[in-house]
Amino acid sequence: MEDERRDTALVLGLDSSTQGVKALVIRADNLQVVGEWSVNYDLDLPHYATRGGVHHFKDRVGQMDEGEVTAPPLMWAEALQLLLEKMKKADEGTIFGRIKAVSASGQQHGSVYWRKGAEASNLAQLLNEAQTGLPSDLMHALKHGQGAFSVPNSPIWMDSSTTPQCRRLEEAMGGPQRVAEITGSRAYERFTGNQIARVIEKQPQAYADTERISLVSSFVACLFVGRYAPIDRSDGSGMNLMDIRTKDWSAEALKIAAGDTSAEELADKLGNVVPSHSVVGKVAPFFRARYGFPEDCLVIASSGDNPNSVAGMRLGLGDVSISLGTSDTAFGILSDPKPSASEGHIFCNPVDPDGSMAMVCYKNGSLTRQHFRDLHAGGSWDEFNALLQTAPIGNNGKTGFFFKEIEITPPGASGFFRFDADGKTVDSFAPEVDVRAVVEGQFLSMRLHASNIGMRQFSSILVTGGGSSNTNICKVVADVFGVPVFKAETSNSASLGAAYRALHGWLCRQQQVFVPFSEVLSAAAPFTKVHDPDMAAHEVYTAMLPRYEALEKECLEH
Ligand code: XUL
Repeated sequence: MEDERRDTALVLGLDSSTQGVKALVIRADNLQVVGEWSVNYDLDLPHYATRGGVHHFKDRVGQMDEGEVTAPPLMWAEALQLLLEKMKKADEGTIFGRIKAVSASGQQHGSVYWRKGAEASNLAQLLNEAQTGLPSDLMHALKHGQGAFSVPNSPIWMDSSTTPQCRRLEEAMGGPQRVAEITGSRAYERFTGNQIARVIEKQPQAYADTERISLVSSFVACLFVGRYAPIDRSDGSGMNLMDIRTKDWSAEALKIAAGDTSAEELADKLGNVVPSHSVVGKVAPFFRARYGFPEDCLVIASSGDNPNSVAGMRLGLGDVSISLGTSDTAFGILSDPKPSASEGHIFCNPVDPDGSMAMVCYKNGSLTRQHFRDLHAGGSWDEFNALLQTAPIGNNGKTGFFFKEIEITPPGASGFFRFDADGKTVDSFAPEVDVRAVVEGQFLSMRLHASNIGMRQFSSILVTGGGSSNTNICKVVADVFGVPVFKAETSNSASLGAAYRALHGWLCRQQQVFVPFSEVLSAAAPFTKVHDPDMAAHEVYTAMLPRYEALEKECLEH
């Protein structure tokens, strides 16, 4: 933490994520982090009785439908207030008054349903300094009258209850590939448009009582400005409702999602979609009075956690990053994205109004690596690494596919498959062969599927997430992709990205022109290189790819 000058401007990035909310403050002049704070829903707000920040159908049999996963937006608001209180305690009058801009990141795909009149009777309380006096806290404002929400529990990205709505969208639009070409992704259960379509069908009265629908990200912006704030294009791309080419709602997708209701009405409830660097307002008087935000503090459009991570990892055109977490994710910034029904998502770029980002997600990331660590290495990463090094590069042609959980990429793959050098299935491998097969397989898959949606030519890879501290795994990444691997210092890339974007939006407004994001980042410290590729090993992997692809198809046929 670096804040020796108490007169420099600051910006605030928030991250309203699945398990909690985080804040990160950086200096506008040199991008150094001044402070980070967090609140965990399960631990800090136990009265909502969440597990991992959510209400899961498996924990509430008889109360929730199969596949439903929700969280109360009231909890997100209460957590935000608690977070700001924590910051205030630590602040000692030195931080809030210098914050020039705020932006937020939100878990992608979740939706918030504002009741008719919520803007005038609930959000407006955060503005009404003169008339009614400001509310004692955010909760008071949101609970006022009939309460701000027509649907008290918001469906979130873990919800998988919308398969009928997904199939309807794909059938009505002419198949999954066409849905992908228009909206950036085939129909996915967690995508917001399919969730909204289900609310329309299952809770018609609540939908009729809804004035506005926000994403989790734009919900946070609504609180900060004290009125409805628009959805940004980047998070809007994760809804199966926006046309990623026109960067506006797709009339066709809206009509299908609206079902028997009016598509125009749905468009009204969604509001306009805006470029991610847009100023959506000034911080409401409630936050100024209670925490000391300055009067000219701007609120920049919020966005999803994945787009914000792309900003936080400072990815430019042609850059690729890999996050090795519970799930593994590859991100890239592309000039020629290739939306695909078989893999990945194309979103609008959060820092370049004309650009795109691509993302490939895997469910079988670190949990699968850990499974083999526990099975063959007694739970020790050192032992796992030793086994990894024992087997040769390319594993003498032995290849494994380990879908412990039903996979997102390739969609629906499930089970364990091991093939010997002749392509015959076998029941088991020696421990070192298993370990090499799991690590090599994960990155061969990433190379294959990332390339299918356009991530083809890049000069380096930035790794983040828990798995990135394992240099043996980073070496396999470098060799499979044939480029040097660098590592980011922070694991909070979403809140850091929100802070960078707050700064970006603030500078664009100050200079009255679009400032390239690279200029905003010019003071950022360079990333650390962790591995150069071994090009001989890279050739082995390149030769393995066609066979890997054919074997993957075989696994999907089972
Ligand atoms: C992305 C996705 C998750 C959430 C997690 O499509 O569903 O990464 O964004 O917050």
